[in-house]
This record gives sequence, structure tokens and C-alpha cells, in this order.
Amino acid sequence: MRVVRTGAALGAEIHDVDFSADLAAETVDGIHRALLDHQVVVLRAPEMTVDRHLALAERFGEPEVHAFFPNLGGGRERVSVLDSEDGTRASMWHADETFLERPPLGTLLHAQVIPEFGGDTVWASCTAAYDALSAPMKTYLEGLTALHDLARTVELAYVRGHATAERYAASVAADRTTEHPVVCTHPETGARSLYVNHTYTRSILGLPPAEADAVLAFLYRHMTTERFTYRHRWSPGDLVIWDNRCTLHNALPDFSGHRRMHRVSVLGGRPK
Ligand SMILES: O=C(O)CCC(=O)C(=O)O
Repeated sequence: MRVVRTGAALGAEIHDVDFSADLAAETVDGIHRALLDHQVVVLRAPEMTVDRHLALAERFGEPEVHAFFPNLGGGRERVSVLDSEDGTRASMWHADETFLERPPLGTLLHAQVIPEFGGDTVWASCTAAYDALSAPMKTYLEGLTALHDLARTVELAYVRGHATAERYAASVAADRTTEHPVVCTHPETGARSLYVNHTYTRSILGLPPAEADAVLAFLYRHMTTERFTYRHRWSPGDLVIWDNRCTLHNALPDFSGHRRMHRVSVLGGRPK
């Protein structure tokens, strides 16, 4: 197995892994190590089946059933499907499901159908973004807690005219909210990361709303600065695994053809 770094802040490609057979323990350990080192890893896995995709996810922990994405069903509910023909896409910066008390520790995304052009995914390192903050800003953010809310994503769709008032009201009534520190420590590497995102973070507790909005706007701009990002141009069969504890991602909506992805997220612990 060969690991080749592909980005300055995050990203690596792992070569010479044979997905036509079950993976040996040392191969999975190598993938895990590369994920901790590089936050996002790309593997070329055109021969990987749905069952092997799920089996690899299980080597990292317990796969979840996603809160709202459609899935394969028929006993494969833990494999969600993002299909542009059904209108499912994730084209806003986010970390996965941070409205949960225990968001996923990572996600394994396997490309099934890729459009002829466009539809790349971009990841951002929240560790690199944290490291680059000034010392006074790090001190200011320390100890702050943010509110994360599933309804925030529906609200953003509603204000753009893509969701009805009824759907927005129902998402607020569902009350899928939780609180996480604005700066978290990675449970395996010990690295400090910013832990807010455009899609699910609603506010910072204890700050006047105008101040919280200004701080979040600054952080979002800062976290997605190009120097903290890695952009992947997909080929069918690519498998990308990201560490959801220290990255954001955004699937670019700059394509017109068919794009279909299978995804499995693995349950994580409580961010601290
Ligand atoms: O479709 C993609 O490239 C990204 C998918 C995504 O954002 C997700 O699975 O959470």
C-alpha cells in the first residue's frame, strides 16, 4: 500500500489496495492511519461491491442509518444514496449531521455514476484553519459553545425559495438540536479543530446574535479559504473517506448530467 499526499492542508491517495477481496487487518490499519494523517483519503475501488463498502465501514465502527438521505433499503438501510436524478445533493459546506449529539466520526463515499464534467467535491481542514487563527482569536473562541440544528438547513432552503413554509415549520417543530464546543479536540490525534459549519450551526450560545453572526461569518470564510482545501475530481468507482471530526465538505453543483453516490457514515462519539 502506497500513500501519496495530494493536498497542502489535507488529502492523500492510497494506491495498491485490492477491493475485489476482503481487506487484511493491516490494510485497514494502514487506511485508518492515513485517514488520521491526511483527514481525507482517496482510493480507486471500481470493483468494490455494496457489501464490501459496508464491511469496510464496519471496520471503523458502527454504520448509522442517515437522518434524512434516502437509502438502498431491503436490509441495506445503512447505505444512503445521493442521486442527482432524485434531487439529492449536498452542495453546501457542512460536516455530517452535527445536529446529532454524537455525529459520525467519518463517511465513506463511493462514486457510482459521475457526470462528464463538474460535480467535484471539496474538503476543508478545520485543523489547518484553527492552527492559522491568531492567538487572540483562539483565546476568544476557547470555551464557546455552538447550537447545531437540523432545521437550519431547511431554513436556508426556505429563504432561497427551495422549501415551503410548512416544511420549514415542521423541521423547527422536530427540534433536532444539540450543542457542541466551537473548538474541539480530536479524540485520536489530539489536534484542535474548529467545529462549526454553514449548514447546521445556528448560533453561538451566550453571545449577542449580531456578534455570533459576525463571528460565524468570519469563521466560515476563514475555514473554506483555498489554502485549507482539497478538491477531488471523481471517476466512477472512486472511494473517498473523510474524517468528519476535523473537516468540512461541499459537493459542487456545477454539473448537468447524472451523479450518483453511495455513502456510509460511521457513528462517532460526543465532540469535546
Ligand atoms: O456528494 C458528495 O460529493 C458529497 C456528499 C456529502 O456531502 C455527504 O455525503 O455528506
